[in-house]
Amino acid sequence: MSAPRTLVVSPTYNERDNLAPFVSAVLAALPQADLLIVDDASPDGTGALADALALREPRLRVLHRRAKAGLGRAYLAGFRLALAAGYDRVIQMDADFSHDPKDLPRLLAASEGADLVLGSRYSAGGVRVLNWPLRRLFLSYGAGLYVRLLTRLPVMDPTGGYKCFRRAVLQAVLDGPIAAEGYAFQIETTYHAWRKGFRIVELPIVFADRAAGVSKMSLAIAWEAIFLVLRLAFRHR
Ligand SMILES: Nc1nc2c(ncn2[C@@H]2O[C@H](COP(=O)(O)OP(=O)(O)O)[C@@H](O)[C@H]2O)c(=O)[nH]1
Ligand SMILES: [Mg+2]
Repeated sequence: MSAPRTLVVSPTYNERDNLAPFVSAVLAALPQADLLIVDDASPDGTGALADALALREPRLRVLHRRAKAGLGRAYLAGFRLALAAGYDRVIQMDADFSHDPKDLPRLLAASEGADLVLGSRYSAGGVRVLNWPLRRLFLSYGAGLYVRLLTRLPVMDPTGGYKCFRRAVLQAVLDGPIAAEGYAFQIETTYHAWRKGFRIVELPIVFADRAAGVSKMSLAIAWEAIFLVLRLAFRHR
């Protein structure tokens, strides 16, 4: 059997200083895969830089969106492109080196035995987050606890953003409505995959704070996640 056609999808908003090393690292880590950058018209010129890199790198594709519309919407556009282009595996990851490109082969290999592989920062064995302020770590861990308690989703790190979808599960998830515009998207996609009976495994990863630039996390994004989880929890009572 031939190797699965794989697309790595990474949304960017003002990731200029991370972009070139990120693209090189991803393409080197998975020599058989392509990379799609989904840029929301970053004011710092990330999109133009991506176009310049793509001129020299045929495995790099760039999707430009008109304005910043949230990580969830950017992923949705990227995932639709991935399915339309016929990829068998779709990996999602942040473009700021919080997700180590060196973990890509492990993530992809694990998708041989699962429909959805989640890179997981938390497990019974401990917490694997480097250089995050303590309040950010509490927020993330607490969010995971909140999701597990309310929805019963049996996942230790439901808010993580380093995942590998097999084509069939991605198709099934995108068939339903996706409400989240922001980071709640991570919870929503995994939740729907689980409800539809797909097999999910968590793979331990080390998450590091971003290499350069600033976080786009905001209060509005956190509120959206809080309400989304409530909606998911009560819809199925
Ligand atoms: N295209 C797009 N990318 C985004 C948006 N918000 C965040 N990102 C990207 O999503 C990834 C995760 O965002 P980040 O700010 O690092 O979140 P944090 O790691 O939770 O602090 C990064 O690659 C960001 O550039 C958005 O509205 N549109
Ligand atoms: Mg980040």
